[in-house]
Amino acid sequence: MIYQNPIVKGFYPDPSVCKVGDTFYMVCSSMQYFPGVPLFQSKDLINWEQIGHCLTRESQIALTGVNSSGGVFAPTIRYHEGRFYMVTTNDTTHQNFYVWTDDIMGEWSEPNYVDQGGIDPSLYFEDGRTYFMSNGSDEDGVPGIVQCEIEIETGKKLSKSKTIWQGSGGRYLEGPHLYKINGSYYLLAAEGGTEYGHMVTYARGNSIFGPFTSYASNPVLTNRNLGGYEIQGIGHGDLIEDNHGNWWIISLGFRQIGRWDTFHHLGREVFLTPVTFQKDGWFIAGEQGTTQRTVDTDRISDSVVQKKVKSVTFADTDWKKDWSYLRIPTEENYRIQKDRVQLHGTDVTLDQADSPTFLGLRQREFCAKITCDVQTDSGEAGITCYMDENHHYDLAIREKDKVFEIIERLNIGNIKSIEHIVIQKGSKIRFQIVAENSKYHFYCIQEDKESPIVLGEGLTRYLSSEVAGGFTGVMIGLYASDQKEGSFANFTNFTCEYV
Ligand code: 6LW
Repeated sequence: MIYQNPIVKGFYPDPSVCKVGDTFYMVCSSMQYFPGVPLFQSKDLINWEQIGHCLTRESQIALTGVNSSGGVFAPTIRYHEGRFYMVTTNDTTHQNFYVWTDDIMGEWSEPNYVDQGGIDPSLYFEDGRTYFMSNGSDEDGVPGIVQCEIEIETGKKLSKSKTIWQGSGGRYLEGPHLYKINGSYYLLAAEGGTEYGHMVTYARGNSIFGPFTSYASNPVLTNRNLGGYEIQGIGHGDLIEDNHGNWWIISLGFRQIGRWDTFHHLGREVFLTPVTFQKDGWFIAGEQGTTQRTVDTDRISDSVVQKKVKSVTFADTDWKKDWSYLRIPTEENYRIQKDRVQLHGTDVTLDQADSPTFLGLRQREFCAKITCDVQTDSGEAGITCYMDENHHYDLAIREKDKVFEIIERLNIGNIKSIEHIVIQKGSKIRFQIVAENSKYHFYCIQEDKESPIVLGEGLTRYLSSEVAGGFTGVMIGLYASDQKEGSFANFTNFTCEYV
């Protein structure tokens, strides 16, 4: 079959994958968004269906007060003796922890914390023992991939933390995963930083504890030399064997806009690259060590059809899977019904690294048409293209001193531009965003009026990781702020269509 990368589009970074029976399971990082760690399943490695999140309770993840792009960093998912484990870092509190479940469709446990520093933890099980790896420095101050044995029931350390590999020389050695394949131990890692220099590297050894010998042709996978190619930032991967004995790397990467002066605003996404073991036991990946957009492979049956990203409407959405809050929400400010959302806005605004009343959906394709009817009798309510508290484009109804107006507000760092149109109190306004590669076009239609009003446009570049920084991607958010007590804004007829 021929498949297209990315296999999962939109802000779903740092993928990790495991297989149980004939089903693959995948988790991604989620930073300041709640619920944390989206969880997917797939039968064919190409089509992934989100089945939930691992961190659904505040007791599992402290997100209050975390900075944007703080919070939940790269997770690892593993399955051992009937139980799934998901291990990750809260980068803001500097805690590594794992949760577990015996029912992948159900809730996950309370966290067990592991007293080893660094980020990107991973687990490896063998002979009744559990090994915990992260990047950082060991107890002797040696930097690299650090390993200790833990008691899996509690997370308690059973051995000293010791550095087992220092990478191939690239900066930001992270994302370690250990595997035993055909009698050898393989240690996979990311280097180069999660930007244009990102890469997957590995080493091999005869023992869990090393020594590990670096693959002579590291990096085994990177797009860092493919200048101008749409797919960049390939790195931070996990190895997986399919049902037919073929190996793959599932990694993150991003789709850049432009050829020279490039940027990306949809965040880091999930890519699939074939891996081939050679006779000498070392493996190679992709097309000459690169991940291609289009992959023609006979490893996956022609009967597998890659599905397009689904459009979302209020009538056809799963509120618990498709939508996210910023940090821990105050639940009574959200009334989610079948065909509408009602939001009560507090004095926390989108400009604060806090928890404004906000419900967001990942923008998953460059080209999209987003429409929503909004009505409010106080304060501000609208829709936003949101990268972080300093970079977002808002379309809203705003009431100030009993004057109601439609606003288009562009927030780029500390530069703000606002357009206003005065309207009748209580009017229902249809907002529309037409997203293209490099621009968002903003429109509104007033109730009882036919023709749309052009509100303006915003460049996607200014919401990109290159401008805003950080590790997230653009979300399409519904929000409210500054409302009178007891007042709720109405959001109806929402559609996010990918065209
Ligand atoms: C993650 C690190 C990385 O923990 O980005 O791409 C960090 N690599 O491994 C944040 O997602």
